[in-house]
Amino acid sequence: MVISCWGSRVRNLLRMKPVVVFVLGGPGAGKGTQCNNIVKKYGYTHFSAGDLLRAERSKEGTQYGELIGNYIKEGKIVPVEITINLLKRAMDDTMAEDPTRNKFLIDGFPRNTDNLEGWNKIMKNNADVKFVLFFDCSNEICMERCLERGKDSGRTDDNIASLQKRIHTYMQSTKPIIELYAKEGKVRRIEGAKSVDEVFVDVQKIFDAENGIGNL
Ligand code: UP5
Ligand code: MG
Repeated sequence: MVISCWGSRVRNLLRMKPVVVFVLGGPGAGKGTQCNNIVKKYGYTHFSAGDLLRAERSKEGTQYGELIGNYIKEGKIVPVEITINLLKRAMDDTMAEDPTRNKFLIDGFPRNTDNLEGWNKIMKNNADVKFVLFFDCSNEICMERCLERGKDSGRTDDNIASLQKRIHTYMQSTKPIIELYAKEGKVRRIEGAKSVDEVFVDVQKIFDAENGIGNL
């Protein structure tokens, strides 16, 4: 009892404020692919909001499974109460296990004003958003990539009907969020239409230039 009490006090003392990089861009812009590269080189912990929602949808007897499934297929944005809880829990669990793991890539979030308000309400004082990594890629290329992936991805939204809706949602709801962050000088834009390796060269320039973030 005493030991476990000390253990948790020491963990709390060691606990650092989470540092967050939001990763945004259209469907298929390369967010997940590049996050995997960033994790390997810079030691971030990566959470894709979409992956967390898909995992929640697939759980047995989950309260929101059906709702999440419908939103994803329709390319609509799930109410933030659900998404923020998943993100917060994932971050808390990571830091509870290892308090020094405080650098997070949050991929595919915030996607609209509801998401942003939810983040500000729950997380703003508990995490520092360093910058927004924005993969800028044409809708045509995004569509092509997702349709190609859809041949074996098993994703319910990698089809033309869902993709048209996802792109519409991105243009209507997510682009304005990127513009909002751009006004604050927080957006680091990357040309997303190049090859995976070429895109990563540009990504590295950004992370290396960010003082205190790049060289972990
Ligand atoms: N590929 C990647 N980079 C390439 C390159 N440079 N050249 C050539 N090919 C490249 O890549 C997509 C495909 O392209 C892959 O086959 C890859 O090999 C290839 P990926 O890295 O997976 O792109 P990504 O941008 O991650 O695409 P993803 O489809 O995951 O983006 P979305 O933003 O559409 O999907 P997400 O999973 O984030 O969200 C899905 C849905 O969940 C949303 O539509 C929404 O309904 C819901 N959602 C919420 O409601 N709230 C949230 O906060 C998040 C999601
Ligand atoms: Mg993804």
